[in-house]
This record gives sequence, C-alpha cells and structure tokens, in this order.
Amino acid sequence: MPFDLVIHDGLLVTLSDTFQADLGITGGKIAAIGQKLHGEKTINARGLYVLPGAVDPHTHLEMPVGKTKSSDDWFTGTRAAAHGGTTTVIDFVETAPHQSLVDALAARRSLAENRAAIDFAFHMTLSNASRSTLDEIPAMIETGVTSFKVYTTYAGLRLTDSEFLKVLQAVSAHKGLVIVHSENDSIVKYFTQKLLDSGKLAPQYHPLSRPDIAEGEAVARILSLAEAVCAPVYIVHISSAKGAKAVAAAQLRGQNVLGETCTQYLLLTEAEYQRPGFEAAKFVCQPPLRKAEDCAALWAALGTGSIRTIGTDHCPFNFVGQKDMGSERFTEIPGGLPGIESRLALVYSYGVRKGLISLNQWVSLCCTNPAVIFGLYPRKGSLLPGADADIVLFDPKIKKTLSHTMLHENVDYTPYEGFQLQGYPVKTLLRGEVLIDGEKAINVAGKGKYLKCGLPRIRSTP
Ligand code: DUC
Ligand code: ZN
Repeated sequence: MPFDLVIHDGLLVTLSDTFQADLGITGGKIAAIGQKLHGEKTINARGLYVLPGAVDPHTHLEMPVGKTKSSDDWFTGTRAAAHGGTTTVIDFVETAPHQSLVDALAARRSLAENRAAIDFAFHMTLSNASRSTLDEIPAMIETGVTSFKVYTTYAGLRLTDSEFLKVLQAVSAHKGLVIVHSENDSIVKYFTQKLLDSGKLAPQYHPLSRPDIAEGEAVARILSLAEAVCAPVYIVHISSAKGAKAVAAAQLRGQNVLGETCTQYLLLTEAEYQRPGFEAAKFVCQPPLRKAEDCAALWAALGTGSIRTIGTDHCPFNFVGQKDMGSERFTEIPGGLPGIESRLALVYSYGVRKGLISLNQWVSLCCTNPAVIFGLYPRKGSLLPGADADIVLFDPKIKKTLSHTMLHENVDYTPYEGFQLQGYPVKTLLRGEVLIDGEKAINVAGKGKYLKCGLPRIRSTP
C-alpha cells in the first residue's frame, strides 16, 4: 500500500540524529521512515532539512492588556506562526475577576476554535491562591491544561510568597507544573517611581525601571520556595545572566527546575533603547532587553542544556495606535514584542550557523523540548512513527534580509528589521496537510485543533 504522502530524500533532523531518508505519512500521522518509500503524493526534499513542526511554548494572541489587546488574533497569529514553521502554540488563559478557571478556559478556547491555523494548547494563569481556585486544578488537568502560570509582579496578577507556596504545593500534588514570570515587584516599583518622580518619562528609561537584579532575585527566591516544598518549576522568558545563573545553580543542587528564554533575549540588546524619539517603544517588553553579555550567557545556558526551550513571548502591539498609548510616559506602553514567525529562522542563522548550538539542539530547543515538557510528546515535536505529521521543510541555502514587509504578523514592525538570515522554512505541514507552500498559505483558517496536554515531563538534569 502506498503512503498518502512521501517526503523524499530530505535530511531528517531530530533532537539526536541527522540522516537522509524518506518519510511516509498516512492518515495525518508519520507512518514510516525508510528508503525508496512509495506515496500517492510525493514531495522532493533533496537539499532540505526535514524537522518536526516547531512548538512555541509562550505566546499571547489577542491578549487583553489594559485598554487594548495584542494585535495578532488567533487567525493572523497562527497563520504567521505556520509561515515560520511553527505548528503548535501554547498560549495562556487569564481569568476575569471572579471567573472560574473552567469558564475562562472555555471562553479562551472558543476564541481559537475554528480560527487557528495550527494546533494550540494552554497554560492557565493563576492570579490568586484561594481555596476555590486551587480546587479547580484537578479539573484543569483533566481537560488538558497541566501547566499553571504565576507572576511575581503586576498588580492584579502578582502572588505573595505564601500564596506562591500554596500554588506550588497544590499543582505539584496533582503532578502539574508551575511556570513563573520572575521579576521582583518591589525593585520594579521602586525604580519606576524614581524615574517618574524625576520626570524621566521616555521609553529610553524603561530598562532602568526593571534591572537584571529584579530578575536574579525573583528567580533565586522562587527556586528557594520551590525547593522548600519539593516542587518542580519552570521559569519563563529568562532574560539575564543573573536569572540563568540562578537556574543553573539550582540544577547543580539537584533541583527540578527548567528554564525558557526567548529569541529577543538572545539576539537583541538594551542598545535598542537608545534609538531616537519614540522608536525605543518598539522594544518595550517585560523583562526588558539586556546587555550583550547577558545574550552570551543565555546562549551558553542553551549550549549546556540548563535552559531547555526557546519561546517567543509573542505579544505584538502596533507602533502606531498601540505603543504610542505610552507617548507621555513609558509605563503606559503596552509591553511585548512580535516574533512568532521568525523564531526558527533566527535561531538557525544566529545560533546554529554561528556555532553556538548544534543543528540537533536547534530542533530540541524549538520543537521537541517544549512538547516533552508540556506533555505533548511524542504526538508533537517528533518524527517518530505514530506522531502527528507536523513537518517543516527548511532550506538552509536561502538568504533573506528580515523585514516586516515579508512577515505575516498583524503588526506594523518587526524588532528584527534588517537581520540577515541564511536558512528559511519553505513548506509547513500540519497533520500531513501542506499548510504553507513557499509564500502561499493554503486554506489555513480553522485547521488548528485544541490539544490536551498530558502531564508535564520535568526532569531537569541536563
Ligand atoms: N511581558 C511582555 O513583554 N508581554 C506580555 C507579558 C509579559 O510578561
Ligand atoms: Zn509572556
């Protein structure tokens, strides 16, 4: 029996191996890896890398922030992701005041259903540690939401240490995973107020309001709290050498901790905030961009395996009409950067091609590890027979200068304007169907399905 589709002669890249083979797909699943396979349809992938579809563990699509919301909706954001080789996103659910977790998940899920171009799963944000909230954790896990985000900063979201301990204990008792945005709230408030009091209101001052010690302190404290109750923990968007060092030290002590960083913290620096006028607002995100030494420390942590995933924290706001809500004071600028589409290509060009990580690490950091950690593996992030046939064909020869005009993100700029790329996705398949063929998106609307996450896999020892 021929396979439905055979991808011929590509160089298959997984987290551990790189080899030339044919890949047979039937019924939307990977059915075989071998030589001279026969398919009803075929794709010639000679000279191309064949990767598992990338999994972005950290996105914020149409996320309400103050009086606005992130500019990519579930359709435009996931279509852009598909153009860039990402076939699964893990986004967030936030509860409205007094809303139950179950209701918040249902509302968020209904925004994505029938619109998302790629598959999607959720982390649940916990903004309190009340008995009724914690009592909903088993129901969440049952419904496929097995990771729970907490914040150490932001009014309305921030948990105290004692609330955090309760959450850690409750989530780990049900074998879920707590994931943490770590910045010391008092340090942020202190420096923000000082800047505002002295009339320093321009976006150039944003990084001074959230120094790296705010991250270093919060990560170290969170890890101590997690150690106290023997709970695993995953630190999101690590931006600094201080944060990375705290994670590595805890791992050396034998603690079960996982770290994530994002493309922007690897490739952009605080020098961007020196741009003239209001341009610096394009780079306002929390935590802020850091120094070149921090980028180097993060690459090193990826190399040693102490940071396990690269996400995007994709949270786009238009420069005109949204970022300019903070033209009078930087604290009103909606925080977040676009990046859902360019992660795979940027990490390849600036990580693999520069020798900072291997080809196989690229696949593990961007595709496999997020799937493993958040309970989606081997269905996602894998080329194993039986896995969903989510596949990216990536041409390592293509050269491009990254520009906002070539991207499909619904936002009026890219923070990576002018970045030189060598290597770009040329086809993206979701469950065996070609979604993106070169520049063309093929009937992508609503192709994505809700994914129930299994229990997280959280052993951190590199
Ligand atoms: N930081 C951002 O910059 N955007 C979204 C959420 C966050 O923590
Ligand atoms: Zn985020």
